[in-house]
Amino acid sequence: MKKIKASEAMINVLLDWGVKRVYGLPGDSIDTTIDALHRHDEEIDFIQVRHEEVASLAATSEAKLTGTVGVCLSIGGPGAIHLLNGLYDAKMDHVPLLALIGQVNSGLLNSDYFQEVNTAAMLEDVAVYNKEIQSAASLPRIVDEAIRTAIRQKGVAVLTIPDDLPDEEIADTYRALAGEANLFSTPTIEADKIAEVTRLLKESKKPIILSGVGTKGAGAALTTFIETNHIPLIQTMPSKGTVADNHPNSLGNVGKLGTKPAYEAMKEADFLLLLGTNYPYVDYLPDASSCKAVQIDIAPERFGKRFPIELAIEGRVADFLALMNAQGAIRTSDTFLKACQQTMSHWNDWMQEQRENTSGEFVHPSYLFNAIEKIAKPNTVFSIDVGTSTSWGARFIRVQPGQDYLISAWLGTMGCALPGAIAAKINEPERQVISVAGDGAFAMVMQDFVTATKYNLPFIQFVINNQKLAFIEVEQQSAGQRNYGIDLEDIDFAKVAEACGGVGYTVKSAAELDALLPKLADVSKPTLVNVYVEDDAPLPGKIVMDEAQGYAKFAFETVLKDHQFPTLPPLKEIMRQFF
Ligand SMILES: Cc1ncc(C[n+]2csc(CCOP(=O)(O)OP(=O)(O)O)c2C)c(N)n1
Ligand SMILES: [Mg+2]
Repeated sequence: MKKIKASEAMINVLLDWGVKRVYGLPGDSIDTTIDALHRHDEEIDFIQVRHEEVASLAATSEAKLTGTVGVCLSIGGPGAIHLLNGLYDAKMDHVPLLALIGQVNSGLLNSDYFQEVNTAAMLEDVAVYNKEIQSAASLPRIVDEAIRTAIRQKGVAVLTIPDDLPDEEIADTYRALAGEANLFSTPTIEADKIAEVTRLLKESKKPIILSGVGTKGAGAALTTFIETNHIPLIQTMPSKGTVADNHPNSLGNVGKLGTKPAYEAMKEADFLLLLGTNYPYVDYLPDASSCKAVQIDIAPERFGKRFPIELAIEGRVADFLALMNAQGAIRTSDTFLKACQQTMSHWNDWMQEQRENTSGEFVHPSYLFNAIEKIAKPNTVFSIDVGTSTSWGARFIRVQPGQDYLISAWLGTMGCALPGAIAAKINEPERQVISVAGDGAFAMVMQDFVTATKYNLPFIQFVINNQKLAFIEVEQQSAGQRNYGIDLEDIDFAKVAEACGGVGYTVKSAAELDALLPKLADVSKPTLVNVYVEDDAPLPGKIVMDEAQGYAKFAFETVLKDHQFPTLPPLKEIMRQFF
């Protein structure tokens, strides 16, 4: 019988599943796997990073962007501990990820050996599949099972691999199940469920849709559905751009970072359609006593988690929308939509003023984000970090269906943008990639700017330089606390980029930014733009009660005055004309 190394058998399984690359950093306990990757370097790329956290964050970003399983690798002990952040990002944003983690040789297990950490125990909470390999012969089967489980459960599969096992010879008999028909089938939506949701929708006067990542890939069908039935749409941040953010029915995002019209429309709605979303901020959802809700999700455990549900439909949003659209127009009234559109036009006027804001010495963040939107192409991948960039991006980048918008939505980890940009440019080199991070967030991973130069990844990295943790400044103020621990030393990020072999620019005014923009149209090297921004915080679209009380403690009035929070006519008032 033909024999091969267990590591070869493992790589064959990865290849069967279409794995194109593995992100990681070599060392002690993962060396035999690295050696096998070396032998297959024509078929699988090994992307070497400078910190394992960047490997796992890049792998999770790859999974978010491409829908395929991301793979990362590290030594056991300290390497695995560094991976943890990206693994949690994959868990919490529900994308498939495989982590191959080294371990001391099998004969040394449980001997408190150098770097011996019980990774299986450590990673128990993050993983949907978590096995320590016990025999070389089982390696290919377990890798196959791990990938299937990660895809099926949209989560993290972890394999801890004692480093002697991949080098052992085993029989070459295992065949992976990749490509098997019906491996990941989804339930068929029953006709009576469609009839029931149709009845509820027809009855409703003020329907609204909240759609999430479950809608990705069904943007065209959702566009048809909202247009045919005159329904205002709110998209969660991670699904931004599934339907164009500036579609006439779109009210933007809802929540702290959302728009006032979206908040008000939610509060008025009498029918809520939740499409593939697990949106957590219940304060921003409608009044449950006067609003009926229907939820469509592939994960039944999510039903009714946030809102009392009249009707739960297990299945894919795409299938649901196809069945709904097959009926043509279900409702004809556009009264509620018109009222929402009027509030949105006031909001957009106010936003336009912000986009043109050149007051102050430095670049106003809203002016910067408007410029970022301007240089974006129809195929841009945005990779946005956690901090005020999250808020400005949510408001000012109107994502289009041909674009992608990568964020760390549920873990909200700082340092996600650069790894996201690396993954995006490696996966889809023909697309423009724009990464945006605060000075705090970028500094957490900036050593890996050299990874971008090493692999010749020409993307644009904006650093929003305000020498502080501005998001936390606002957070402390809204909780009524005095600011503490938030000042940051200034770093010359342009020099950092140059030191890594990339291109670095420093911009200190709107005029300097305007002058630089043409150079950013097509960059041929990793390019960093260190932008000194005005000290201004994006205010919540609608301040909910507990925050308002916090702000009050921190001189609510001044905050509002300083930021000229707009007195836009409320939806209620506008609706009086229509109803
Ligand atoms: C790893 C991690 N640590 C801490 C936080 C909490 N946090 C959220 S935003 C933020 C400040 C971000 O600062 P910066 O990157 O400079 O962006 P800014 O808000 O100043 O624009 C912090 C500390 C986090 N989300 N992730
Ligand atoms: Mg900052």
